[in-house]
Amino acid sequence: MDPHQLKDYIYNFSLADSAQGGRGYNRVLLQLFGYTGHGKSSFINSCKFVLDGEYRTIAESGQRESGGAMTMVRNAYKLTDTITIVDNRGFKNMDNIEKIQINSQLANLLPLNQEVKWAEEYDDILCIINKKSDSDYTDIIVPIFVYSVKTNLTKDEDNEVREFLETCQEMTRINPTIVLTNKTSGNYSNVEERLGTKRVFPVENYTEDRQLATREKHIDILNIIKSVLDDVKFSLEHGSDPEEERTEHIKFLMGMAHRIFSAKELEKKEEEDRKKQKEMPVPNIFTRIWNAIFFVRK
Ligand SMILES: Nc1nc2c(ncn2[C@@H]2O[C@H](COP(=O)(O)OP(=O)(O)OP(=O)(O)O)[C@@H](O)[C@H]2O)c(=O)[nH]1
Ligand SMILES: [Mg+2]
Repeated sequence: MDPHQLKDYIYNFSLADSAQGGRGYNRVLLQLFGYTGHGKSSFINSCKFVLDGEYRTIAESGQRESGGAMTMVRNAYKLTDTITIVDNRGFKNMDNIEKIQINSQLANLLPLNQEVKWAEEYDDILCIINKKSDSDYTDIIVPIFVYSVKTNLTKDEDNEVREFLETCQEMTRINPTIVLTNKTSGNYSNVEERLGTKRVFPVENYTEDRQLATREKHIDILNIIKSVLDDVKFSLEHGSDPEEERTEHIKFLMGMAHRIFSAKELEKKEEEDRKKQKEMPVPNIFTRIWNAIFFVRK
């Protein structure tokens, strides 16, 4: 398809026209994930550009001076009447506590358009999972992982990403799409193998200082949106209804939180036992001799 046909396809996509009248879903929610600085916000600006015809920095992008994440508010941007794209808070350490909350964003349990603060305590995390937030569970969630070819992730980080992609698939029943940014600045021949997926789409984002529209960039970006819509269609033919999905998501996250905090508790207890053992007074030489004599006599 040429860019005009792709645009028409995207603008005309409607859930009501899909299998079973959309199964009760009202909106397609493209959820962007990835490490900080890999180009999530720039991808949103690029999508808006190719669809609206004008470049504007609507999702703040760049690097904070502190080196921290730029996007802290989980903002949602409307692409068409049916499709909304969400700029989730990016990964930093991918420790277990961060993982549960990233997955809570994925399940759409954290409210949209509000700052995302990572909670540390079990009770606070349970509160997030259980809270009847105002987030809409009639959204069909589509996971998109944004990954820059410029950054070399370590083997451990690659494994974290693989694990996250598996969770995405398990939770949403949609195979996550990998948007590979900065495609002209690095080698990406082994990404499919490293992340264990074939759904990889290399792009060059439009940015504040690279706004010159090219056919290739437009087609790359439009093709990603078309492809995820095809996934949505397929999922509607084979998936379950929104309420069932929401219950499953909550169950999944509760199980995950329970596993992580039980392991943490166990670790804490073992550490305390080790400390206690160290603090026990060492018997002096006379006590040791007396104990030895007593033992021989017995
Ligand atoms: N040349 C080029 N620059 C890019 C591309 N994608 C992102 N950038 C630049 O990379 C920097 C970080 O991009 P952002 O879009 O802010 O990254 P992010 O993933 O939203 O980061 P956080 O909000 O911190 O999680 C910005 O300076 C962008 O201009 C790309 O495909 N090509
Ligand atoms: Mg951002």
